[in-house]
Amino acid sequence: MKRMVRESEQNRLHLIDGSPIYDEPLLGFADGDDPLFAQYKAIIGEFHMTPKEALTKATGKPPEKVGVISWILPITTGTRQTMRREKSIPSLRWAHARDDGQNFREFLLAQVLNFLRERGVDAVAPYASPFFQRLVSPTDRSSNWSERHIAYACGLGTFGLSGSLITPKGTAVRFGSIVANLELEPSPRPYASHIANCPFLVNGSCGRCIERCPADAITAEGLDKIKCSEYQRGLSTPDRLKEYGLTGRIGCGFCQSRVPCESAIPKGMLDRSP
Ligand code: B12
Ligand code: SF4
Ligand code: SF4
Repeated sequence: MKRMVRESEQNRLHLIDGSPIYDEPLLGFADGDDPLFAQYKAIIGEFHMTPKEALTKATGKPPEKVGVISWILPITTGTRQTMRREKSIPSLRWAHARDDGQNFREFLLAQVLNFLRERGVDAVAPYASPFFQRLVSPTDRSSNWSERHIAYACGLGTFGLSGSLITPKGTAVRFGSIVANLELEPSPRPYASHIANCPFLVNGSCGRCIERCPADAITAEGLDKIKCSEYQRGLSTPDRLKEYGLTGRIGCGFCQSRVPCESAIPKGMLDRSP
């Protein structure tokens, strides 16, 4: 995967300058039978699949072994720098990184799945499978395979006030995961709790994402998913899509930019100047 991210022509901002969309990925692993996955049914909802359920759905038979592979794709410094200068409308480069990034992530997933299947290993990417479901209600947004919770289980980070997962590469990252009929050595979870990397949730300091969000969707209580979702919907006007040369949607993500958790786990507060 590291080689593909480094060398693939698909990992490029095609309509900008051909530079990479993502930096080298960081990977984590978990035992699919880890009791945490069953606990997610209480934490997220009964609808959230365990890795074993996902692989069984995909193959039609219960697997002998279940391993989970989760990864983070960090957005490059060049793209993050352009976003830091913006206040309410994402930079052109950031918007393209989402669009091209989505295509590359699908390509990467397909390559890894092929690699495993060619070697006789049953594998599924639940997020890209026909049984993936988004759950949309008037007050909530969720899904039956939450990449952030999977990454948390694989030792890749903890939740922040903004709702983003704060990883060793920060929050300006995108996630992916695969469940396979493999016995994998689980990665350590180097944190005391599911909120350990966020200074606000630990001791009330920071809170930079509250100011940074142009939609006022983040408060001391956390993320208002509906406000966030509505703001994002408003970004993709036909005129802006035309101006940006995009056919997909423009994502937001100001809460992952110019904040102490942008590209690392915060050690202390960063410069607060505007
Ligand atoms: C639905 C969705 C949304 C919804 C809701 C987000 C949400 N917080 O759930 C909306 C539309 C608001 C949204 C917005 C965005 N999204 Co979005 N979205 C998703 C999607 C499709 C599903 C998320 C999901 O299933 N959530 C499940 C719920 C239950 O999670 P939750 O409410 O955060 O969970 C809380 C509790 O569980 C709690 N908790 C309580 N007790 C315990 C105990 C334990 C042990 C644990 C572990 C947790 C826990 O912790 C959490 C935080 O409070 C995922 C893709 C995927 N399949 O995962 C992308 C995803 C989460 N989005 C992503 C991104 C990038 C964005 C945006 C920047 C927009 C964009 N794409 O440009 C914004 C950022 C908003 C934000 N500040 O988080 C990334 C995450 C990046 C990151 N660093 O975290 C994902 C993973 C896509 C990807 N493949 O990379 N998104
Ligand atoms: S900006 Fe600060 S308060 Fe917000 S999620 Fe990041 S570390 Fe936590
Ligand atoms: S994605 Fe945008 S609207 Fe949503 S919480 Fe982050 S900054 Fe606010």
